[in-house]
Amino acid sequence: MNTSVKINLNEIKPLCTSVLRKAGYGDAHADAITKMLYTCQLDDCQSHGLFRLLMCSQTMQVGKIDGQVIPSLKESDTAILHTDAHGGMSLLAVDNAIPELIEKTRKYGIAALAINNCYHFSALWPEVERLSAAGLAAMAMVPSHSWVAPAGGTRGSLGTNPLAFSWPRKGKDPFTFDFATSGFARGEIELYKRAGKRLPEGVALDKDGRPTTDPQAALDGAMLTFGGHKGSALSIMIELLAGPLIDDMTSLESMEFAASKGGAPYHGEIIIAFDPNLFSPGRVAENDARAERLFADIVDQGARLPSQRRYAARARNLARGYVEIPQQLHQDLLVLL
Ligand code: NDP
Ligand code: PYC
Repeated sequence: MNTSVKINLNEIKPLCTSVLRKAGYGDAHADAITKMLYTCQLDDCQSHGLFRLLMCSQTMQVGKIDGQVIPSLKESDTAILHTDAHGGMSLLAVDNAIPELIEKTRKYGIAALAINNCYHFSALWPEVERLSAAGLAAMAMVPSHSWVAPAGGTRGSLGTNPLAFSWPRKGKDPFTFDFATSGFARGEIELYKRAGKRLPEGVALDKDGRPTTDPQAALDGAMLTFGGHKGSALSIMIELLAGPLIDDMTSLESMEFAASKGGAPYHGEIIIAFDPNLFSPGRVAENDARAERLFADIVDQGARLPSQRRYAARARNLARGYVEIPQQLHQDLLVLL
């Protein structure tokens, strides 16, 4: 039975914080993770909302993550910032570094933040939207674990490697997309399994390299990239930019590091921000109008912009004062308490 339960908006944060503290996260990490989970759940991002409390808790049980450590942002006189998460969850490191990234981007026109040595479980859109809220365009990328076969291959070499992008729009929600470069995020396959549903064709191979629609066989086998060789190439780019470029692990290395113990993957993340004021000096208003013309042309023909479902979900959940999650997930979270 896929019944759901209602959670009042004012109950979400206390639930998250209690589960995280009980798992062993200190206040600073628990607060940063809670903020991310609330933001995602409010927008009905089911695979990376409250569901991810299970992964956060399991990551602590594996015993390697540091739930107390304070990240350190290194001094830099260039447009490249490095923050070291020192084996903690990524989110506190990002929170602490974003103001400096905004300042650097306004100074140089383009700046990048490398987050190193972090555990990572989360959606990327809230991070790029913090930059677009400051009037910047931004993209973010992370590897994960080598669950995904390259186009033409049969075994995992690549991560699910999400790519997020956000573009600021005056007086409107930003243009944002955020997707795994695998056909399905792994979290989505896990949700299909929990709901007893078959996957669509073309998402995964079983452990013998044959196409499968069985979620468990997909989790045991290899996931596929979206868009064949094109998604595969994008995924390799993300491995390179969010791995070797920033002196951190690829998904293959992260998978080895995890030694089949489970939990959130350990690796790095890259966030790149662009300041329209320096890229098109004096002509930002005209260029914004040109971007708006493009968005209008897309919407006018009945197509939707990415994130429109999210913005609609947010408005609905805020108006009714609650979100809905599967009853089984709610029970599993209560067990963690
Ligand atoms: P989805 O496939 O659900 O959505 C991808 C994007 O496409 C969203 O921006 C979505 O907007 C948009 N979109 C969906 N359908 C349409 C449509 N018909 N027309 C226009 N736009 C559309 O995302 P994934 O399942 O691939 O990823 C989900 C989350 O998982 C992401 O937030 C990602 O960051 C996270 N993730 C994290 C990983 C990690 O290692 N930390 C690894 C992999 C994924 P909308 O939301 O409005 O539907
Ligand atoms: O859904 O693919 C995923 C994922 C990996 C790590 C966190 N989420």
